[in-house]
Amino acid sequence: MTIRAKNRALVAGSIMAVIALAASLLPMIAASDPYAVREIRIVVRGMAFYVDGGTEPNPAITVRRGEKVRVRLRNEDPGMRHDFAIKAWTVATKILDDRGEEDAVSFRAPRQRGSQAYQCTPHAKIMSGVIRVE
Ligand SMILES: [Cu+2]
Repeated sequence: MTIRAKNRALVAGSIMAVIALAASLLPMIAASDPYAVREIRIVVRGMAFYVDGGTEPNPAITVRRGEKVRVRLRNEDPGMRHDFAIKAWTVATKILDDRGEEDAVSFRAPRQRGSQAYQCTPHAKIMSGVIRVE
């Protein structure tokens, strides 16, 4: 290998290392993006909330302080009216009148730690859980 070829190989190797480093940092950069919105998908079935893909009814939901959040609600209960509301934060989706309907509500989590109730307005007594700010 000539010196020139060795230098070229060295430069190419350095460029690859920088690209690999940047790629490995991307998820961290994305996670700390103050403009990023975290979407939480929630479905309602059998008179309970589920985080999409989850099996726990009315689960505790955790958000970060000051985090921008969008809750997307889907109604899977035929003929039942549901919404998702956090009264203390004046956050609510519209009421979904039937199966297959969706709505989303966006908000910014408070800057203080704490927890509040979330609920379905028409069925607040049985469809209720806790949203935590950490
Ligand atoms: Cu309901």
